Amino acid sequence: MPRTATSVSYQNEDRFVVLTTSSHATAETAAMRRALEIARRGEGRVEPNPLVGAVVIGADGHIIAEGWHDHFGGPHAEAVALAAAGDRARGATLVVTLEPCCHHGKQPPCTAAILAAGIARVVVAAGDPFPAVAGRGLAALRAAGIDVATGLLEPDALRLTAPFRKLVTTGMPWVIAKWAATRDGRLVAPPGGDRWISSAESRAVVHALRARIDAIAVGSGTALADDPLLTARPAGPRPLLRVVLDGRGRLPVTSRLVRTAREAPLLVAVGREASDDRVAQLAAAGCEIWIAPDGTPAGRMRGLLSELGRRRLTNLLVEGGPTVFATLFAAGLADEVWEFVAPTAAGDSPAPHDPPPARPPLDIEDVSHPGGDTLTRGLVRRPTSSAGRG
Ligand code: AOF
Ligand code: ZN
Repeated sequence: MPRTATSVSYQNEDRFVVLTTSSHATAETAAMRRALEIARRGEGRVEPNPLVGAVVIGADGHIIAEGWHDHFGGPHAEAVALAAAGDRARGATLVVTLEPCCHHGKQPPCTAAILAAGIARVVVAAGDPFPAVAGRGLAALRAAGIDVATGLLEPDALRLTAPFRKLVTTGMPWVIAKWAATRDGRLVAPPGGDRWISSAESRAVVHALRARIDAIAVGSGTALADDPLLTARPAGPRPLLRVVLDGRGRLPVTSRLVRTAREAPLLVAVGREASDDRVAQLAAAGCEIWIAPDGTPAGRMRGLLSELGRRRLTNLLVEGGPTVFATLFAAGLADEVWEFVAPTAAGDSPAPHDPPPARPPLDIEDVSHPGGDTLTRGLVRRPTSSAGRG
């Protein structure tokens, strides 16, 4: 097999294989790893667009330029990398984490920029499910005579863009369930301590997560028990929609959530069983009211997720409590879990102690120890298909 750049192929029908171990393939893999890494820099700013990274490499495999999609409405990764490469892009290889777009959105098509720059070869990790692209970007490049390979580090690229893919394909946001429990399995603060279960470091981790997501939800039980603010501190680059699942409309107007409703948006998801008076009070206090359709808890949850998806909210963090988690997990509506377990025990604390949720089976991605807690992060395992989840 010739060892020229164009002999390297990653796709063989629907199976992805590396057909050569040439140094160019190694360079392309290294460039794709770099592209996946820099793509993350747009996290919290590009949504509902995908995270995308691009690297231009020369014939000898060295990196000429790189770029990433930095913020919603801003230039695409390929355009940034090609602009940085300038004339050096002629005859070079573009390594990109997502199929280049071929449509006019807020930005011109990347396929046109690639052709104009004189790129000879494009290596793509994963296709773009967005209906205006969906294979047409690759087809346009091939039709123009560009050497195109796909599937390099595809699982990593699918994981990188999993929230975008879920929103595009199902109309629902990516759902992250997060809770903190004591060593002896209670969702309760340790006796005599401050009111927190997890360490200050863990709480900082949660605030960093809140700062990059689009919406955060709790049940009314948690809202009543904890009187939380549900803001990111420090705040992220975009407004965070706070959501309370409050079927009966129990949220007091004196709660911190309602008192801050004019500064930070608050959506109260009520059922038809909530009284007109209560709904009117909450609305007058500045809350947005969303009335769930009648149905099972799972059906209502699906309705809420579809409503958030309709607003193009890409990532939803659910912070409790047990009833909400049970509904999410039973209906298979959670995608990712962040479980903090503190080294402390609740013991015989007289405080009310809910049990933590029965954790669904996870594909564990990462275990860390912020401030001595154990944080387990993983993807909720899907019994049917793992397609699109990496
Ligand atoms: C790329 N490279 O870096 C990104 C792409 O409105 P626009 O013009 O920003 O287009 C958004 C769509 O383009 C988005 O839904 C996705 O399909 C694709 N995003 N494509 O070639 C990029 N961010
Ligand atoms: Zn593009």
